[in-house]
Amino acid sequence: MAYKDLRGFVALLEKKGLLARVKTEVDPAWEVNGVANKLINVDGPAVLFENIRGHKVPLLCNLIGTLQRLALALGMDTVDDKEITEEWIKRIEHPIPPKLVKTGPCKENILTGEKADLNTIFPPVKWHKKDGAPYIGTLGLQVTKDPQTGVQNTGIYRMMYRTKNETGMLMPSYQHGGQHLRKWARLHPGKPMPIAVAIGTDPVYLLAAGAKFQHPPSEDDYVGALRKEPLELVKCETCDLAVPATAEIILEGEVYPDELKLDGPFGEYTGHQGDAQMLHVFHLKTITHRDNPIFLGEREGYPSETGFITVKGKEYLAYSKLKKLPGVVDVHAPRHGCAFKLVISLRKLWPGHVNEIIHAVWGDPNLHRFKYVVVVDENVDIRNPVHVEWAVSNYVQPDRDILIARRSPGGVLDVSQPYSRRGWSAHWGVDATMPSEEYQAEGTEAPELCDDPDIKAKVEARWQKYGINL
Ligand SMILES: Cc1cc2nc3c(=O)[nH]c(=O)nc-3n(C[C@H](O)[C@H](O)[C@H](O)COP(=O)(O)O)c2cc1C
Ligand SMILES: [Mn+2]
Repeated sequence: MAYKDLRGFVALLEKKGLLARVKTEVDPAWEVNGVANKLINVDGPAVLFENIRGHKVPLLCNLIGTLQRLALALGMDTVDDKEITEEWIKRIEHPIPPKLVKTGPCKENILTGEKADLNTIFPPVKWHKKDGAPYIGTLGLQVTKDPQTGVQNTGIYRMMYRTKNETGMLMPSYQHGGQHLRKWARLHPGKPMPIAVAIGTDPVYLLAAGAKFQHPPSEDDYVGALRKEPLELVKCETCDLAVPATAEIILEGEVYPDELKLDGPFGEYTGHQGDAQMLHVFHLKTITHRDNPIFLGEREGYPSETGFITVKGKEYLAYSKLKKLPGVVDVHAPRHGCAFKLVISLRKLWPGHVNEIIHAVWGDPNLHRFKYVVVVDENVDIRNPVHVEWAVSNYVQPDRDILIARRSPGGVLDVSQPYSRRGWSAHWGVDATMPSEEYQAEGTEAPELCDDPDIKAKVEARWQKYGINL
């Protein structure tokens, strides 16, 4: 890999002209919010705010704000979405266990007791005007350990700043960390579960934290697969967890399964201001950090980096699982679908095949929150939303082609449900394939497409001769 850690990646981006340094003083109360929002909307560069009013630590934003930077993080020089997907799938087939090293740059400073103060490392950014408080964890990566199997997990669960050593944490039970907390509560009643939070890691580790994987092995092993070399981990100071050795900042602390406090509101990745809700509480014990640390954060909303970090990460799992099923040609979770929408292109092989594929998504505990599944024929480019819409508009008879599954699992941030119903959702599947069986049943053939592939190819070959500049 062309870089080792976050700093190496920042240097790579700078060399390619994909990093902006903002040297003028910016106000953490509103200005980071505004600049980060503009940059994601115009496919702008990553940005390092070097002069945040009242704070010494610089803040890096919009790091994975384009497909190009997602590819660069994986060591690829392309913007071909499908190529990136297939490379990811190929690499994660060969997990590489992490290497435990004695120490690393993340231990250059160790702050314990009174010195363990979040204000020393966090420029207090108000990511959205109506947020209840600055959120220290937007791209904080939570490391937990399965209390039964001992396998580590890394996810991204947001954290609201509460006091110098206390934050909120949104860790619902459908996430692997939330599952660990449930198991912990059963096995160690009344005791807090250790959690470490890594901020500013190698971006491959960040992508793995935002993605979904089958466990075992751990995200650590999948990072090894994606980097094609073992991830270096160091032991925490206060607990039996291992964290990336080159991380900018590590927070070590614990969460009590039964302790909930009011958290929020917060501007969510779907583009809506969320409500205040009762969430878990993280108690900080120790901070370790590199010399001159860089703080990493993301302005959530729509669009946001979450579209590359988490939506793509879920697409990759769906792609690898569904591509193994007969007839599946391509699988895509568009950014605009906010991890609710999955589009599949299929070569139909038997009557009912489309419904079977839709149920395969809803029947999988790691994919079942795709509440909107669209299936199209193999000739439709599912990475082009206009083509998908063309298929839906042309081929769907709603009373025949829409499948509804009631009382299915739903996301806690799904604004289509009022607050009291969050966590539950109906799911809908749309069969937007040409209804060839219907035509066959009445003894006719379905209409063919009128494009002529042979003429297309011949014209391409002679294109220069026409003198038309496109
Ligand atoms: C910026 C950002 C913030 C996120 N915040 C949360 C969160 O607060 N709670 C949550 O459950 N998921 C959140 N996610 C999504 C999860 O990290 C993602 O679903 C991941 O797959 C969880 O993996 P896990 O089950 O291994 O923990 C966030 C993702 C990103 C990119
Ligand atoms: Mn996981």
